[in-house]
Amino acid sequence: MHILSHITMVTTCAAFATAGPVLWDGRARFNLTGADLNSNVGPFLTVVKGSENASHYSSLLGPTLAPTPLWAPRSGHLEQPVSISIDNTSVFAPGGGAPQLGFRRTEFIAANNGDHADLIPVIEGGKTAFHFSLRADTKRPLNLTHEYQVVFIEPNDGSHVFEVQLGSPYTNPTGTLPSADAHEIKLRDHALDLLFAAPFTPGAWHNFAVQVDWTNRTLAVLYSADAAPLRVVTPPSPNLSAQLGADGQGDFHFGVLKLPLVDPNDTPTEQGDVVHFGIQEGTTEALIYSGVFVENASHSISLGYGLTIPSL
Ligand SMILES: *[C@@H]1O[C@H](CO)[C@@H](O)[C@H](O)[C@H]1NC(C)=O
Ligand SMILES: *[C@@H]1O[C@H](CO)[C@@H](O)[C@H](O)[C@H]1NC(C)=O
Ligand SMILES: *[C@@H]1O[C@H](CO)[C@@H](O)[C@H](O)[C@H]1NC(C)=O
Ligand SMILES: *[C@@H]1O[C@H](CO)[C@@H](O)[C@H](O)[C@H]1NC(C)=O
Ligand SMILES: *[C@@H]1O[C@H](CO)[C@@H](O)[C@H](O)[C@H]1NC(C)=O
Ligand SMILES: *[C@@H]1O[C@H](CO)[C@@H](O)[C@H](O)[C@H]1NC(C)=O
Ligand SMILES: CC(=O)N[C@H]1CO[C@H](CO)[C@@H](O)[C@@H]1O
Repeated sequence: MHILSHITMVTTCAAFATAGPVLWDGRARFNLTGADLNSNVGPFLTVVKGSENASHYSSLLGPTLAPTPLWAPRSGHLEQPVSISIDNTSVFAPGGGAPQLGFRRTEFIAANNGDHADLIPVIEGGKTAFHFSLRADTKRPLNLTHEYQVVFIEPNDGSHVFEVQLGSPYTNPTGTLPSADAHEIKLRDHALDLLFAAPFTPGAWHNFAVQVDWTNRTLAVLYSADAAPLRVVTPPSPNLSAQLGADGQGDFHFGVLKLPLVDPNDTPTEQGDVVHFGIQEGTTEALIYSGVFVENASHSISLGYGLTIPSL
């Protein structure tokens, strides 16, 4: 009841606040090319991938698919959606270290012409809102008996300030698959508690904004399906297991990270090492993204179509 009246109140204010400045814009312009993706020119660092070039694992879709309508000006679209895929070659070896054979992953990291480190303090202080829209690639679907982590901010300790998860949460030993919530898109906090879930319907854009209050360590979630403007679905909630300051900051990732299933033929120690061991089918699978950007939310949050609400 309290939450509902809060939502009604903020919706009523929608017309009166102005949008906060965009601190980093990952909405792919039409001049962005596959060669730019391969050489980290533009807004994405594309190093988290397998052995092939970035353009093997990602496609700029041009006018073949309209991006989320939320940010399209009346004069037409300025951005093209991007598909991000994995296949059996998508084994990432961080810094030339041990290949992560348990995972298959391709992720884009927010950056300015390859520089991600200097961007982190810009997009991760005060209150900032992480906007992203994603949809299924119906020709290359995910396998929802697996867990996928598809959007997250990762500090150096490998934790996630928040994360978007699809599929069946990984467990050791393996539980009943697919899990009851396998077909839901789930937003989890740093402690991996569920903050919000919605059906991951194919053929629709799933639009999110996550407000991170970096000082008070809270998360708030806004969501809409397809052409509806964003609305608040989770009011600011404590996220106190996240660390304060630089230790709590990290790269903003989006893409496809597929966890394995536990392999019954592995030793117990190997079964406990999700990064390097487990079952992967090696299938080609993808998600499509648009509307990815970070906004200064110290005063307001954009809902789409030029609408804003005061920050939460
Ligand atoms: C694409 O165009 C935008 C806007 O005109 C410009 O800021 C950007 O540098 C261009 N990007 C590339 C990769 O050429
Ligand atoms: C990546 O692209 C470059 C330039 O097009 C090409 O020379 C190289 O062979 C490619 N690498 C792979 C692994 O395909
Ligand atoms: C998939 O990749 C793994 C690790 O490189 C390899 O062991 C396996 O044979 C590959 N599977 C297929 C079907 O290519
Ligand atoms: C966000 O906006 C606030 C209020 O205008 C300002 O004080 C702050 O410096 C801005 N943050 C960034 C990173 O620009
Ligand atoms: C999905 O993963 C399960 C578990 O490994 C496997 O049995 C199934 O064949 C996979 N489905 C597809 C379409 O690859
Ligand atoms: C957030 O933290 C600031 C400073 O620590 C405090 O003044 C403010 O009341 C807090 N806001 C909320 C909503 O908790
Ligand atoms: C919603 C919520 O309160 N999530 C977690 C935020 O962090 C604290 C501290 O670790 C957890 O106890 C909460 O469950």
